[in-house]
Amino acid sequence: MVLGGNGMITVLAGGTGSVKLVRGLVSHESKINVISNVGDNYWLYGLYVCPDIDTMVYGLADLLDQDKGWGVKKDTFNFLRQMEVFGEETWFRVGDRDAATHLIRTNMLKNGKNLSEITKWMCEKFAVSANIIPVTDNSIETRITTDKGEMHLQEFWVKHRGRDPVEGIQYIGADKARPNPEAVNAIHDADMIILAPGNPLTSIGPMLQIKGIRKEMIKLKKKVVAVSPLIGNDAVTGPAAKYMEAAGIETNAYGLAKMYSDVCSNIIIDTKDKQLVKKIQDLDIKVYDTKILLKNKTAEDALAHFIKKQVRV
Ligand code: FO1
Repeated sequence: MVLGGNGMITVLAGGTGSVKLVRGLVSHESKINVISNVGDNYWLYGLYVCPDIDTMVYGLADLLDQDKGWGVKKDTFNFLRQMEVFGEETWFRVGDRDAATHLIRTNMLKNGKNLSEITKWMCEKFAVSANIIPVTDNSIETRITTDKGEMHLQEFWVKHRGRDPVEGIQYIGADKARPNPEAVNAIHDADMIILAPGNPLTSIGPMLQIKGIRKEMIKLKKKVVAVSPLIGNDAVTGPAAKYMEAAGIETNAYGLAKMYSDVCSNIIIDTKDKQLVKKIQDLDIKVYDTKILLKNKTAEDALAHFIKKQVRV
């Protein structure tokens, strides 16, 4: 990874792909900081839901529903069924155990704790060894504009099943958000900073819109390694390609590299995308290729091993 460093890795993360990468890394490396996106956070029935934080916590605690890529495995849905009886909308499928997470988080917020403190407490409760740090304690809301109007990301993706053409993406509050000082330190002190294979526009993008985070990343770009969430022209999971297209970004590893080129000097792409190497190198970005499809624990471990042994920053 780095010669003479202390082996500290900091990952900017959001979504299922990020969890898979971090799961591999924690089994190889003791000091992992995970800076989490908060742009997907959503108020539901007065409860504060933080999908990217929770997916990471559940993933590392071996509680994640692997088939869905979110929520608690084998969860029940009695709470949601009752909300339906009360006439509430139930398109956002919060399970019973998951609801307890949102309920306790909301209560702690009401009692004056901030999201960072609550997340730390949760990591302890779920015995998660990685240090999960919300990128900010302020509110950022990722909103999607379609021909049906402008809406929260969860409404676009879950309620409307992501089917409408995307016209624009906004990160409400990102310009005023104060970066979490612990996140800035975790970037500053890391031997390697990884942009996880999350959605570049809705998982990683909101974090890079925070001035203090972006500034630190630009300063340390030689240590920054992006892991592509795309193979060919498609995202491994989720709507990344759709958002990239809407933003006028080429939907492949080259488009991703170009988008990240001011904050990142290294990229890991899939071996199937080898033909893009030269084009990406012309952006002054070092390219590594390996298998990035993280379909099981063996693949997760292999990527983590590759990062530790092959990537030099
Ligand atoms: N994704 C869905 O596609 N449908 C759901 O009903 C849903 C519920 C849900 C509840 C809690 C949670 O933490 C995540 C949830 N997700 C659901 C995932 C979420 O919408 C997104 O995939 C993430 O925000 C993207 O990172």
